[in-house]
Amino acid sequence: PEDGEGDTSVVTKTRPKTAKPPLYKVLLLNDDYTPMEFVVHVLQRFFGIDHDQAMQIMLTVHRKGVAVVAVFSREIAETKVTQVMDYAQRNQHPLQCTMEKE
Ligand code: TYC
Repeated sequence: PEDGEGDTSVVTKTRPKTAKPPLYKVLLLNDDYTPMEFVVHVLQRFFGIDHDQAMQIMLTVHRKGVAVVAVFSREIAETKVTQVMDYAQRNQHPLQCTMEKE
C-alpha cells in the first residue's frame, strides 16, 4: 500500500488434527515368590529385551515394587499382559503384569 502500511499479519501454520491413539504402560509388579531368573526370562521372551536390560528392569521391580516395562497401543499392551499372566500361571508363579493409560 502507498501509505507504507505493510501487511503485518502473522502466518500461523496449523497442523491438521490427527487423532493420536492413547498409549498404555505395561507394568510389572513385585512379589515375594517369583524367581528372579523367571522374571528375566519373561522380559526377554515377551518383550524382546536383552539379558542385561532385563536384569536391570527385574531388579528395579524387586527394589521399588513396580516398573514400566514398555509402552504400547491398547491392543498390543493387552496382548502382552495376557501373555505374561498366562505364562506365569502355567509355571505356577504369582507374577503380576498390568497396564495403565499414559
Ligand atoms: N522379589 C522376587 C524375589 O525376590 C523377584 C521378583 C522380581 C518378582 C520382579 C517379581 O516382578 C518381579 N524372588
